[in-house]
Amino acid sequence: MYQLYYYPNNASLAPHLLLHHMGLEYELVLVDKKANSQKSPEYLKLNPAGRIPTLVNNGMALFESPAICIHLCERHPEHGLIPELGSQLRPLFFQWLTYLNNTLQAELMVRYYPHRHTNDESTIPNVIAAQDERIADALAVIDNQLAGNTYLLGDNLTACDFFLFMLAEWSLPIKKSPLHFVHLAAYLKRLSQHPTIQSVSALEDIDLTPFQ
Ligand SMILES: N[C@@H](CCC(=O)N[C@@H](CS)C(=O)NCC(=O)O)C(=O)O
Repeated sequence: MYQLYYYPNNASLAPHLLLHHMGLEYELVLVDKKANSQKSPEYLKLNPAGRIPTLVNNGMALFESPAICIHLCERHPEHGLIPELGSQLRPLFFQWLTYLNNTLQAELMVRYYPHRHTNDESTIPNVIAAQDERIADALAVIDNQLAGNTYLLGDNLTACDFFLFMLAEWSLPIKKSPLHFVHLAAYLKRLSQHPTIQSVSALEDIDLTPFQ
């Protein structure tokens, strides 16, 4: 039995999609972000970074959303959400997951928490405007990859697609949203009809209508 410490539509969404998609037994434990519970002494024992998500299983606590995704894919390889060891697609899986987490997600964090990235409040609109451009640049790279590909890695759905869906949803409010990109918009429309995305979005109260 897995326990996923989560908050709706946060970085816990990708692991939640995987747990659901693989039909694993799991319990969702809400971390009350509004009450800053991710910084409580009890939660910090599980996740010293004080961030959401954390996955707990067999007494082991694991944090960092992509690490949790990789762990679930490797522990349950029968679902084919990560290319097999030796496959030429496997390094590309790590490339794209890292790009998503380390570039797109990192830029989104600055965009949504601009006050953490300036000591002059009057410059916050400038931080947001600059980030909108950097996010659009990252989305353009992804859009290019999706030209002629059904999924990020080609013909097969992988954990990268669930991770991308999470970040694309977060990117909807930016100036040049994912829906401005032809291939990305078509891909997101398809993904939004996937039963896993439909079920988990309903559970986390995520509105899928913008994608349809
Ligand atoms: N690199 C971490 C980032 C996690 C993260 O930033 N989570 C946000 C929610 S989406 C959070 O916990 N924010 C609360 C805080 O910064 O105090 C991951 O990918 O798991």
